[in-house]
Amino acid sequence: MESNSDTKTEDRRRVGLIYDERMCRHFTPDGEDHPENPNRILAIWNKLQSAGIPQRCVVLSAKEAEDEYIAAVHTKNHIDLIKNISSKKFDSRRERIAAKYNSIYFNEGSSEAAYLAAGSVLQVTEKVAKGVLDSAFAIVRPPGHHAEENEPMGFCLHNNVAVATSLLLNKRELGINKILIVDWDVHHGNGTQKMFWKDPRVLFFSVHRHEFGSFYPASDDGSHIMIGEGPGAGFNINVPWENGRCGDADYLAVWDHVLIPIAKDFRPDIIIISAGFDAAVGDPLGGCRVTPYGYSMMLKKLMKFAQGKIVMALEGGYNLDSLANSVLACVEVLLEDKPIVGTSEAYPFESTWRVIEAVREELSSFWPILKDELPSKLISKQAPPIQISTSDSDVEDDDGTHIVSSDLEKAVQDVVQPFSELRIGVDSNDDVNAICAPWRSELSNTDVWYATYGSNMCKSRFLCYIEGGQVEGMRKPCTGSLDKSPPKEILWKTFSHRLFFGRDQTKTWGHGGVAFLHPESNSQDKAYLCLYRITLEQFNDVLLQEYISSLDTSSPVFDLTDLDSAMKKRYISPDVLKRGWYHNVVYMGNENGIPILTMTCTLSDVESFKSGKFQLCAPAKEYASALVRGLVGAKLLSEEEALAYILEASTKPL
Ligand code: X5A
Ligand code: ZN
Repeated sequence: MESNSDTKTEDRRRVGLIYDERMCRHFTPDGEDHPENPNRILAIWNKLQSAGIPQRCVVLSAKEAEDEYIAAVHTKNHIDLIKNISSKKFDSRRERIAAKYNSIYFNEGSSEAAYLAAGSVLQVTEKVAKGVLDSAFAIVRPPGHHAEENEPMGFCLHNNVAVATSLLLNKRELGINKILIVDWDVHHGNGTQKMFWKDPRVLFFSVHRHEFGSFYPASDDGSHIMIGEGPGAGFNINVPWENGRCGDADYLAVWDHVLIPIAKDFRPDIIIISAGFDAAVGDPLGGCRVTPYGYSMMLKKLMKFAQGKIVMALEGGYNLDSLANSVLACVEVLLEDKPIVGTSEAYPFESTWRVIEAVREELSSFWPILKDELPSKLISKQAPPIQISTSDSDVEDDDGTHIVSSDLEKAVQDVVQPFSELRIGVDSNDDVNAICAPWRSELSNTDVWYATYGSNMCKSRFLCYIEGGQVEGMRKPCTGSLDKSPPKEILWKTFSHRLFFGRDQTKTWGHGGVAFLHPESNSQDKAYLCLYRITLEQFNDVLLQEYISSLDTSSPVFDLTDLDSAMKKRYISPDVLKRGWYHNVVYMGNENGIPILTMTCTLSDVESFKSGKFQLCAPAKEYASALVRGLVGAKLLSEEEALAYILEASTKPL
């Protein structure tokens, strides 16, 4: 086996980079300052150069797009306009024509720049689709996502991303059937949305400031109820912010609870990112606070899909430093040879959770994974409302509120507080799951005994929650825990607690009661429990599968703080379990210094059994025989003894 540095280079990801100075020749004709100016891509290119990035990438030279590709999304009129607008014969009319459009300027360099921008995105997209490149970043301007079929707007001339998307759809030999467009520019991608409105092959996702239709481009098109039409229904997803100041926590919450679950289901063949960086902290137009670290994480989470085939096309982004730093962070993620470092310990806004819930609701009939309700423990993690004050030195925040400059800085810091989901400093080799849910690594270092007295006494049944699978008496297959290593030890132990059977019926077992353990001990009682030594991380995955039926593992159900208070107070009832019967996690002491935990009903439920409000109820035959199998199999009891044990638990009053 040979292994030298040459073969290493071969293994590296091939990341395409495209930049062309000719795209700097598009600027305002009157010399007016404009946020969308040549310095944007210059700043990016300079930043990448000083970080030594181009040497590590495949640098391509830009070519103008051919009209046939542009014609797939733009009208003949539009093509003629953009093609000719920079020519001499328009010199006298150019500015008057631009004035007819919304937020558009033209000069002598506009036409060429627009053709190069579209051509650049086209070129890298085709190369990524073919696998010649793993991924690519097109540093282009003018941007594209506001440009509609027959109308330039919002600094956009050609809709670069839409042109490239159409190429993929039309060149069938590329084998691309499903395309995910992620538009994270702070503005709604109205142009792109319209172009694939009825097309189920293109899943268009846009997260943007909307403010109920008042933020640019100020229309209802960016509303979350705009989900596409006909065969494309469900394939257009808008996440409309209700306010500015959204940051990493807000964006990552949308990733974890909207975009990523849908992407898992959609399974794109390629992802194109309409990569505007005007939601970046310090952007003069966006008023949001995404950090380079936030952008890296958003990108990293997407790289798990489509074998990492990702094309990034620059859209907005008007703070030169934030812009350049954010692009650099993204290219480093594409190159995958440097750990993502940084933290962003903030909570999402209350409005963010509301928007996420509304979007999930709107789309849940198309993407069943969204039907699960978000755990209340999760959405209770919220940023404190921002302090707003009025004084002479106020600066106008662009959402109309007045915030003192120093308050603004303080507000940024105020929302920075411990947030376990976002406490990240992992290296890029780690599984994205670990990155998405940093609680896992923390809880994987603590062992607990999961004490069972019901059907989980059958090892094969319990193992389904760890290893995945389905045994008799399970309604559906289990996914298993993320960490599938088997219990480190299994042991049986008797406890002076009362076993009893209650409830008339359950979904799993049909008519008949299920086992509960009295949370308090009593020296006259004796119950047989099977203890599995697993990690606290696995314990959470078991709870999620067994009692919550949720796949949402972005936050733990039962963390170290919960363990601590269970050990102090004997039992605790985690919020997310509140609706179920088994909502009481009981600390049963320890075995070799490792805490023993079991799940049962609460003391007040026991009171209801005592008062006669709830009735004891013998288990169904199938369920009883599962319990007998467990007890006899462990050689604890004979079959008769096991049956007598169950009979007493079913009939003897509490
Ligand atoms: C691409 C982009 C913003 C247009 C704002 C017009 N356009 N006020 O970010
Ligand atoms: Zn924008």
